[in-house]
Amino acid sequence: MHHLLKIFITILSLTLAKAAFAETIQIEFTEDDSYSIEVAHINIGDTIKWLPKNEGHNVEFFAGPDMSSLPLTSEIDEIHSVTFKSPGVYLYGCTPHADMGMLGLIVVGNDLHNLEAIKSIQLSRVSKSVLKRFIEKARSGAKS
Ligand SMILES: [Cu+2]
Repeated sequence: MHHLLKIFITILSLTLAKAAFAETIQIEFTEDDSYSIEVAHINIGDTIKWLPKNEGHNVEFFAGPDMSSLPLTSEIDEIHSVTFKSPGVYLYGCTPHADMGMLGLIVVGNDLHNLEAIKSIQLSRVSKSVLKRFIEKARSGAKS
């Protein structure tokens, strides 16, 4: 077999294998104004799907590894899906309830390089203490 063809087939099968292993993680809006997974540890290429199990919530991104292209904000009570391709930490919250601490953290590819930038995001006092707890969780790698 030609060398180049061999390399091409190897790359192709690696790509397909990676795609096959990409996961979709579901996060629900809970009845006590929070997300069912507070700190999600996912792999690059995984998708998070937020399910409006309770009314009046959405998903708005406040920070990520690339501040110039954060994922889109969802409508209230809508299913929302985001596929994460850049490693790093993402902070999001519910537009009407973020100040009350309805936040979520996503760690993509076990990469905490932008954690300091996440910490400097302007938040209410309540949210700040929630974020502090999440960051400790993220650091310890706890999967919850
Ligand atoms: Cu909410």
